[in-house]
Amino acid sequence: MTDRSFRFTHAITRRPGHSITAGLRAMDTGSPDLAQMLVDHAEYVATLRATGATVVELDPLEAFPDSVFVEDTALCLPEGAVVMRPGAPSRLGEAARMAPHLAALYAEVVQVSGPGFIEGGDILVTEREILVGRSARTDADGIAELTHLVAPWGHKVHEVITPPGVLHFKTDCSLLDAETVLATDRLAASGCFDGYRVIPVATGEEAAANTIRFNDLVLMPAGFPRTADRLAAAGYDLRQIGNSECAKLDGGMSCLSLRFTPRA
Ligand code: CIR
Repeated sequence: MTDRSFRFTHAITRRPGHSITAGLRAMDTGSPDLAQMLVDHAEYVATLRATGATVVELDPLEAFPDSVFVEDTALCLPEGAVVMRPGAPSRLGEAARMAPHLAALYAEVVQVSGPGFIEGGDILVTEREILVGRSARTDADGIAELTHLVAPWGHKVHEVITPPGVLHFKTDCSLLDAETVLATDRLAASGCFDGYRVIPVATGEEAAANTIRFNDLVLMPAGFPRTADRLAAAGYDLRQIGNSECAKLDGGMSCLSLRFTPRA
């Protein structure tokens, strides 16, 4: 067993722009404050960099209000990158805007061309498999095309279900190490993590499930003390990052970056 699912040399992020106020949301809990989001975003990028990784920070794309959530535009594997086909119509064009940045770092970049849809937020890469949750944004055709694209690289895709009413599969879970995931009870109850060690998020702190393991650190949203205690007790080196503004748009730690180690 290796640790390529959480050790990375690179990340790509994109700063939010003024159009962030028009970002998609399941429920309106108020307009995101750009100034606060920029402060939190800068801390997020600095934390990734503190692990020694190279972080490519892209400029805002005002035509795409949700483009700060770069994770949904691509799946980055060691062998190559797969450009996604987002199921949200307002986000479809974001993927093509990411492709050249991936081509600058990867020898091989392939593309989900449709008719299906798939977003990176529904994809959890572990050491042994790629779990993809079917959701309102990711359909069976999109998963089938991804399966076909990554097979030559030796990756197996396992289709699972994103709980109803939950935006993405990874809204409710994160990889912590080669054997361990952090997950909500509602997602773990579906049996999709059989064979993994599951650390449950504390009841009432479901929004803490979207963290990232990035090299030696676990980045988690601030404000979830009982889940933070569980992770610290399990030995993880935590960094708590403000997420109040992204949360208004159903976004979290994983959404804000693409994380990868391109094969030379
Ligand atoms: C959206 O609805 O697409 C954005 N407002 C949030 C995307 C969050 N992305 C992610 O979980 N990977």
